[in-house]
Amino acid sequence: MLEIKNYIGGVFQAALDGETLEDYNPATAECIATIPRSKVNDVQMAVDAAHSAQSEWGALSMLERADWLDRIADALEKKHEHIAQTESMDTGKPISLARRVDASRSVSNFRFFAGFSREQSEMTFEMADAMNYVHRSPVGTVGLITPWNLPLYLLSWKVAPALLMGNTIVAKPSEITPLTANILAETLHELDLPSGVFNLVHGLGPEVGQSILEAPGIKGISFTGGTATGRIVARTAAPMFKKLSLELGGKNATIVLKDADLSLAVDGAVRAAFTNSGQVCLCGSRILVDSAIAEEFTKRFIEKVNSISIGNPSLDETVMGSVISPEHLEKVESYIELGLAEGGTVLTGGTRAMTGFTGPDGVGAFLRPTVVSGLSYTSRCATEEIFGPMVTLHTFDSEEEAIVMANHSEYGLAGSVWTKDLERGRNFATKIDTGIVWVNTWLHRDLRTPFGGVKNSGVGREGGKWSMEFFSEMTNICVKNPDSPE
Ligand code: TXE
Repeated sequence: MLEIKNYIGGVFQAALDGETLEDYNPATAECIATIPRSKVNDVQMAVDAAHSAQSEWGALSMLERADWLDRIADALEKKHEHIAQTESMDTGKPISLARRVDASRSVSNFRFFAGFSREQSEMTFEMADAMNYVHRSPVGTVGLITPWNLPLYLLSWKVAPALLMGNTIVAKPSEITPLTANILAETLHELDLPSGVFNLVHGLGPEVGQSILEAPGIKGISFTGGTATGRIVARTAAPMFKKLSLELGGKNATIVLKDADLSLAVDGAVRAAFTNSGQVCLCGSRILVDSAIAEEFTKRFIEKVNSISIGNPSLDETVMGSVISPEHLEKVESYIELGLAEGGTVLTGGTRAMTGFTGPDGVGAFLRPTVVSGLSYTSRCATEEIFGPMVTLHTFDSEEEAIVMANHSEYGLAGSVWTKDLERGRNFATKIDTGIVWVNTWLHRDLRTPFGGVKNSGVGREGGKWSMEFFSEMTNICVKNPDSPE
């Protein structure tokens, strides 16, 4: 049993009041760790430590901090397998996915921002009689709050640019997936990152998370998580004029046009639907297919879904593991029941996967990938974020109808369009109200591009220069040419 501590001012320590929470492996139902149940005093200690470190860290050049990011990437790379094994154990995701996505991307997030920053030059604007220089300085101490679906992937996505731009950090991972954040803290400690630059406080969202939002010494919040919590974040932090970046939920459409390459579209739609058991904000949880090809597509889609191997996440051959918790399993099952109540038909799945892989308290939180057809695109199952291994299948008779269906959502994060005609796909994508659209692919990521959504999927963009801008303040310095007349 791991006893995880907070990491504050370069010291691993329990919560001041000694309270702890338990952390479970959702595939086996085993308790694998305890974490501090931190409160406001722990947060204040972290903020004080960050403030003490701020001036020295902020005084480094961006290039010196970029070198730090490379050192962190190198150190995490040496722990790639340890990160993957730990992430798989903490989330129930297959070890193959934890290796390929979570551990690898956590390393590349640091490597990317180090390299990207070296390609940037100072922004200037020349006038006839003056030159404007845009100077960037740190925001100061920032709060980074992250969810349980891609724990270190999403934490490192924020930590890297925050450090690069000279900020100090108070980070809070999800209380149900704390372990790889701890590996990051251990790694930064081993590298002798100056004490107080990075602080990690564990605990419940409404307690320690809320305290981070309310801490006057925290000048910016970068949050990834559910839309409901995003509202709390905004309501709390906005009146304090903190900088805010909100990456929230999604209900993304996979749109298969009549001329799509069917095998490409089927493979892409299955990946988009069930990667990480559908627990990725970018997942394609609504599949819209031209009625002319719907029968053939559905047949091949169901065959592909039925070939997904569900099982023990620690086995290399496992493609789908458990969902994040028994509670989340029940939430997804409630949507399967709702789908039937709304007149839908379960084409495959809908039941718990008795994988034969059981923990001490019985079968882990395994649910078969589930496809429901026959629902209106306005039904609750087709409009509410389920965030699990359940998708709905719909048909359309025209591109115009497909666009209306795709945009009938409170969310606007991502989507994918499948067609052989690339110009048509690109033009179609401009009509989809989301922050990201893939054409004939899914989750294909260039980290320089803007990442984020509209409507209930959040506010702001992260990635490349957008992250650098979020994690810095600009001062425009206008210098008059001495020899030019006033
Ligand atoms: O998010 P939460 P969770 C969606 C998806 C999922 C839902 C809940 O719908 O079912 O969010 O997932 C902290 N003040 N996505 O539980 O609850 C909390 O402790 C400050 C989409 O992960 O929003 C955790 O660290 N912090 C998302 C973080 O917020 C608070 C990926 C996220 O928790 C808080 C994951 C508070 N009052 C889930 N309450 C995406 N867009 O990728 C909670 N937290």
